[in-house]
Amino acid sequence: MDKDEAIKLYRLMRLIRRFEERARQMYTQGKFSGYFHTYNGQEAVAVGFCSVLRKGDTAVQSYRDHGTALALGCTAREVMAELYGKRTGMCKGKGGSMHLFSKEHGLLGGSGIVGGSIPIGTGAAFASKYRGDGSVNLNFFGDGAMNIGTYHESVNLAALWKLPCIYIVENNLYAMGTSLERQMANTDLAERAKGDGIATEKVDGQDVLAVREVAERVIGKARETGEPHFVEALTYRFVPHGTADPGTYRTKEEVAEWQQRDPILVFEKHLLERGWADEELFRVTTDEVRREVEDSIDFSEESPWPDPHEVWEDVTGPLPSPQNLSSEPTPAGGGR
Ligand SMILES: Cc1ncc(C[n+]2csc(CCOP(=O)(O)OP(=O)(O)O)c2C)c(N)n1
Ligand SMILES: [Mg+2]
Repeated sequence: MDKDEAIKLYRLMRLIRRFEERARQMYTQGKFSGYFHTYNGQEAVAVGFCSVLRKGDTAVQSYRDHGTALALGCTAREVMAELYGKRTGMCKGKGGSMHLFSKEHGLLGGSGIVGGSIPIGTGAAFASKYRGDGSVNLNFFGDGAMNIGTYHESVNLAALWKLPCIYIVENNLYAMGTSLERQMANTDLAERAKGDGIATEKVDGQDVLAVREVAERVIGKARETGEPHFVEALTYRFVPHGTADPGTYRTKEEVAEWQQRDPILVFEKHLLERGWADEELFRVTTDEVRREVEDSIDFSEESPWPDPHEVWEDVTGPLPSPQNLSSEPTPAGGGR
């Protein structure tokens, strides 16, 4: 990776952090509703992996999906407007925080169902193999999702059928308030995955350069051999699970210790050491992303609501009569 690319990744990580901080504030001010989870602390994982993708590749993520959408190239405006449930959102306001989707950027969806996106990404990898075009799927999910049946079914088939899927568990040590030790007997996630006959790796998810190095290697291999890989990225969320989480299951000391390894600070240190950036560049970048996020908020507030009749567009299945629809649209979201 050269200097320009490194600075691009730095800017993206700063953008995600700022976006999440401001989106959280907007949510708590009641600007939009539904359930809401942010990616603060985990930025290096999505940014490191998505930076290696090319046109035709795909990705899936859980409900913690805003960072992935931005890392894939979706704009702050279209993501923020989607959180607001507005017509200008990337899913025309019908997806909300947990169900971001972009055909253009290969995002095949966030999912409110833990483990729900894993078979979808596996299916996309099956399509890649069928077409034989060398494309891959990045399949992001949390440690808690490794205890869900769909994870096991998907990885087993990907290993058996040799599907170009990169399974990335973002091990942030907790599934809501449940620590790894309280949810699984074997807490070595890469070791667990080996049992399904898939190649595995572990990476420091707080270090974007380490993530990028592993991503280049495993994605390159998957394109070449068509085979799946499993990567355990050790990371930490700096914020509560969602907005209804009092955070009593972890100590302030633990959070503070992880904040010492803030992926943005870790990357700044690398950039300074390599002579690729200075404090001035950090300041200018922070200002730029601040403006970009404010612009996305203004844009979302000014954007129109979807027309109630649009609810029947872009969906399949038998359509009830639109006559009885209320003219007051409800903001996107819902569920946990
Ligand atoms: C099938 C299912 N079961 C339970 C829930 C409730 N739930 C929402 S998030 C979550 C924890 C998942 O943790 P993890 O996979 O580690 O992801 P993280 O939130 O840490 O990113 C649970 C149990 C759900 N949404 N779907
Ligand atoms: Mg987790």
